[in-house]
Formats: sequence, C-alpha cells, structure tokens
Amino acid sequence: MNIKGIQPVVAVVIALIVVAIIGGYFIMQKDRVSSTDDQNLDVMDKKDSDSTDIVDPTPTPDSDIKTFEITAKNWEFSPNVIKVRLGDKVHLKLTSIEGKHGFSLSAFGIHEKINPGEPVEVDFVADEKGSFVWSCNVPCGPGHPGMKGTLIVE
Ligand SMILES: [Cu+2]
Repeated sequence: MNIKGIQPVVAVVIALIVVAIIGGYFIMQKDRVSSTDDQNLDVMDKKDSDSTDIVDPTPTPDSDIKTFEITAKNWEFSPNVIKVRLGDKVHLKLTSIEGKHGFSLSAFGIHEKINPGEPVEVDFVADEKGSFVWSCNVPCGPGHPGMKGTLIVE
C-alpha cells in the first residue's frame, strides 16, 4: 500500500521536474532568440527613423513654396494681407491691373516696380516671425501713401 502509494507520487514529481527542465530550456532558448531578434529590429528601426529624420526636412523641389498672386491698382493691393508660416518659401506674383506701382517689403529686402502687363515674380524665405508691412514705392497719385499691405509670418 505504501509502496504503491509512493511510486505514483515519485513518478509525477519526476515527470514534473523533467517537464520543467525541458520547458525551461525551450523558454530560455526562445527568449535568447527572440531577444536578439528584438535587438536587431531595434537597431534597424533606429537606423530607419534616423535616416527618415534627416530626409524629411529636406524639401523636395517646389513642394513647400507658398505662392500668392497680388494685384496692384489705384490705390490698393489685393490681397492686402497674406499669411505664411515661419520658414516657408514664399513666391509672389505681382501684377498691376491699373497704373504703375511698386512693391516694397523692406524687411526682406524686396523693392520691385510693377508696370501693367509686366508681372514681377519674387521669391524669399519667411525666416522671421512678425507682421511686416509692404507698400507701394512708386508715387502713383493721391492714394499712394495709404497703398500698403501686410505679410504675417507666424
Ligand atoms: Cu504708389
């Protein structure tokens, strides 16, 4: 009775130990393999994201240029307020539909004459935040002093 009773218990204990050893061995192997895989993936992920960080800010040609067509007449610009973000490349197409005018945006070193039928194209980078007034710099009549517009860089 005692012997018969003990033997199954011993067999079960041995079986459990064997299962634990085999199971533990496989789990450790699996951990080792998967952890090296994870490390390799981490390294590859880091490389990918690093190179992405470098590539993303590099502008593809013309993709991030903000273009505005501004017309001048007696005695206003249309539009007379334009808004861009800091760092934007800005392209202005200036056209007079009435009389000879000018476009002076001193903060960005821009001083252009705008004659009817002769559109002027201007490019600059909005590299400073703030509101910048542009004005007509060609005496064009009674409304000339008030012929202004505003570039907002935010
Ligand atoms: Cu003027």
